[in-house]
Amino acid sequence: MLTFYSDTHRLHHGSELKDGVLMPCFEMPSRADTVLNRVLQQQLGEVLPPQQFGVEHYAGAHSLRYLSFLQTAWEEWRASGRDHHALPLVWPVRDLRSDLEPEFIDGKLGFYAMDAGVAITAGTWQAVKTSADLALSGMEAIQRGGQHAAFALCRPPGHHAAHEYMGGYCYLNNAAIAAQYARSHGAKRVAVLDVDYHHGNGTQSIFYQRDDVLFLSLHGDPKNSYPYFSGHRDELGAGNGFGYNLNLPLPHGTDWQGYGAALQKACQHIAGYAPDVLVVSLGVDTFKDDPISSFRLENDDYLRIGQMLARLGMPVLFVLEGGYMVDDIGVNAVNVLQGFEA
Ligand code: Q9C
Ligand code: ZN
Repeated sequence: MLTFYSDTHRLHHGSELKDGVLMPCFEMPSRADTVLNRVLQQQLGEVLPPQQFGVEHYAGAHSLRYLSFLQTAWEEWRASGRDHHALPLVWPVRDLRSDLEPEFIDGKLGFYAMDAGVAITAGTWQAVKTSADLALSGMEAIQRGGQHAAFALCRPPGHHAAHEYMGGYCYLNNAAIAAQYARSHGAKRVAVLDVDYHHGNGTQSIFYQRDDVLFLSLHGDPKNSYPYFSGHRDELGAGNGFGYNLNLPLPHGTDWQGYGAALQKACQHIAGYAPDVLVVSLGVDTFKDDPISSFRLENDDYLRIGQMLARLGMPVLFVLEGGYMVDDIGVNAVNVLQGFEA
């Protein structure tokens, strides 16, 4: 299987508030290094750099004003006299005005964010742009290069980012951008299966009203897991998209028994939809030792995930999302890919 990777991810490394204290983000550069090392060690296949895509390729998933905000946020923050990285800290909730974009950067940060887990640093735009280009390159290799599968080793991740906001370490929604690219280049139907521990609220939101992109997600129940405000079972899609969104929230402590059954259900649903291509938002924060999650999958369970996806018999683009037990994310992510290829 081809892997798409770039060192550019290193330009992005920020801090987050952990239990009220500013700490280095769990979403850190060593994550991608661990996964790349495992790809090389296991000889998964060639590792290729991304092609460069223009911002217009992100516009199927994001608004133009959000894309310009991301490109200029760091400069605006610097111009206002700060030099540590920027974090959003005020949000237009409920009856506050969300119809007017503020002019000052502190207001814009909150306007375009769902939480404070999205530091903006000097290299953030370059890193997030390259991450999206990796997903686009992977989809291009499948659609024009005739590859049966590809792995986009994305960092930062993307699935919490929606049409007009960032959140949960995510800025551009790499999986959604790749799914939209597939639709614009011949695919009639695309499915996105999100197996990250956290609900893929951004991807769900982007495709919620559409029947040409089916979204399915297995995740920690939002009653007690981030992102808390999205991912319930009754979110079924709207308008033309009604019936094309499937959430399978699972309780704390879910192990392979519960997880495998839910994945089986998702796979049946995907088979019924018969997409031309499947995008897998591959988070491995479902691991038993993940520091911010609470499922109990073991290393070998990731082989089983890959095997079940292979049985669908359709081309798959794997897009890396979360996974924070750095010592194990290489083994776990590559186990899915090797299970798929076995
Ligand atoms: N103690 C992804 O996996 N912080 N994002 C939760 C829980 C946000 C995770 C804190 C977690 C976002 C891509
Ligand atoms: Zn996650």
